[in-house]
Amino acid sequence: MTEAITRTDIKNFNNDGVVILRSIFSDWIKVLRRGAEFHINHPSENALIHKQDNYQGQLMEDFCNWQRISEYKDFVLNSALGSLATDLTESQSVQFFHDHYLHKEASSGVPTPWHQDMPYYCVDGTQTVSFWLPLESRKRNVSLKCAAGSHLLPKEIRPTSWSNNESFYENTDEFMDLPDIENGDFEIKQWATEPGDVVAFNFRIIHSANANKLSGISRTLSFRLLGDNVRYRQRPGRTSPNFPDINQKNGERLREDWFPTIWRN
Ligand SMILES: O=C(O)CCC(=O)C(=O)O
Repeated sequence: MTEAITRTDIKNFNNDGVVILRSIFSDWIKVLRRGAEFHINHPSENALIHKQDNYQGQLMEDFCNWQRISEYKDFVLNSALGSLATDLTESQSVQFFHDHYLHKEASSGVPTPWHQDMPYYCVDGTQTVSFWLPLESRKRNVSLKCAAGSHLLPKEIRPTSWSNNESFYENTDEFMDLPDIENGDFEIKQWATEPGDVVAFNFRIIHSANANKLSGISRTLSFRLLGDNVRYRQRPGRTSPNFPDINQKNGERLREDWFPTIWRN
């Protein structure tokens, strides 16, 4: 086990579906900021822009850039990301799934709605982890919000398109509606963070974030990893991110040439 992770972290991650790890990537912040600066000037064709009336700033999000942005690639392959993910998911090894960049300009007014990531993905399994890594100091009220224990709900939450709230897939019987997260049934985990801190959460945790209405920029990278029992799952439509040429069958381990094993114990 990496020294940076304790048995209590693993227990909390299993029970709550989320845990904060302090100062764990401090040495990588300069590198990742350099990557993010390149990224905002060279977004990929997957990039999406969200804008809210009455706010001057916008939110740009983009996916799957780690192979073309050398700073991200360096981080994925050479940081403690893989070993931490292996420990937290209690796996023998982990595959890298994808990266997600969220660039919220000052006064952008676009919140991230409550949602679960898993239903948007072409995978299934319990040993999953995302590392949410803010590049600036974040006050608690503009930090990630996670509904503790929501990763253990019996069904996945029906995914919707963030732009128009329509159902993401045509056949949605297998999903449940989003519960009322703020009615007191769930403990909301939310922490003020400094650059280098990371919030690690299961793909099935229900989470959200308030809009950045502040005068400063807010940049976050999320890195997603797959543990031992994660397998390909065919969804009833396009996923997000989408891998149209993946050419895999239900139950297969994800292809190594696209999703390499980055750590093995
Ligand atoms: O930072 C945010 O606004 C949301 C991040 C998020 O949804 C994620 O990393 O899965």
